[in-house]
Amino acid sequence: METMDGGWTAIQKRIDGSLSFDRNWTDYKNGFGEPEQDVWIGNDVIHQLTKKGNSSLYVSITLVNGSRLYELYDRFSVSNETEKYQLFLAGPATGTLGDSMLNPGYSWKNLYGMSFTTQDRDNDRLSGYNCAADTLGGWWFNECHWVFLNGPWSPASWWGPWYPTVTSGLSVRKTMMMIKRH
Ligand SMILES: [Ca+2]
Repeated sequence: METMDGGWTAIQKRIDGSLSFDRNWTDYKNGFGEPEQDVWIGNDVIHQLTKKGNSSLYVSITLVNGSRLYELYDRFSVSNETEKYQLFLAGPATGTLGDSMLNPGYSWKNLYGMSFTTQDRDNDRLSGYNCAADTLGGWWFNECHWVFLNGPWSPASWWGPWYPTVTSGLSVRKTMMMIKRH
């Protein structure tokens, strides 16, 4: 990994948008893509990597203008499939993206404690509506999101990769999520 003092594992990476992230529950469970290209490592693997001890989450977004923004969360873990891969995060959060996952300003956008939702498995907090089916990618949706890194690369339809710092997929060249035990 290219960042900080090593020891990081990439759980999500998108380097050119060639791989669709509009996938079903089984794909997100088992993972898809290639390690050195676009990849989702898999929710089961993320759970295994984070279930013991404390892990940090590092998110990086490279913009089309070449600048790279990041945010580091001190604690990150994902529960198991039975628990719908529920997301747990804690600060302090530091970086240039700003904290849009924990304290986006509205509780209905906070991603803490959210379950994973895919096009075929609706675990979000909007009844009668599947956030993943509408936004075209799996994620830990609330009602629905201010942070969403698995959106459609077709830029016009990818709203809010990291609102309000990165409001549109039009601005995004690369994304990465990495974790590390500490
Ligand atoms: Ca729903």
